[in-house]
Amino acid sequence: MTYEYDRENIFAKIIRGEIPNDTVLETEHCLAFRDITPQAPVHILVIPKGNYVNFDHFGAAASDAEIVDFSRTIAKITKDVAVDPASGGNGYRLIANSGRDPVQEVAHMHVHILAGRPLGRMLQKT
Ligand code: DGP
Repeated sequence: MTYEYDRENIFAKIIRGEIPNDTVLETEHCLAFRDITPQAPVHILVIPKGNYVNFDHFGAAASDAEIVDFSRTIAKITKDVAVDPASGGNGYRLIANSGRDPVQEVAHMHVHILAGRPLGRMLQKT
């Protein structure tokens, strides 16, 4: 299985500092920043700094340290923005669009954290 990673994708440029971003948290292996077109009061993107196309690429090829850091980063952000249910928050949704059917626009692995309003059921019927 091969993954073609485009080093000129917009998130690669953000990681290299060529495009500004509204950073929420940076760790050794991850960057989290606010989505440019927010769909909810809280809309944060979490990306690994490594060159991974999507979630299945990341899960298969990333190191244990990268994967742990990614999960811990999401958990920390949900606490920092006070949406985690354990702290009395109203909860959040994670979305990882990967490939065509879910319409992945940016071919660099990312997870959306959405929160701050009722988000409805998981999918709309079409
Ligand atoms: P997806 O469909 O899962 O690939 O979503 C990509 C998201 O990336 C989309 O919600 C808009 C966001 N986005 C695209 N370009 C930029 C950018 O230059 N800066 C930021 N902060 N977000 C961006």
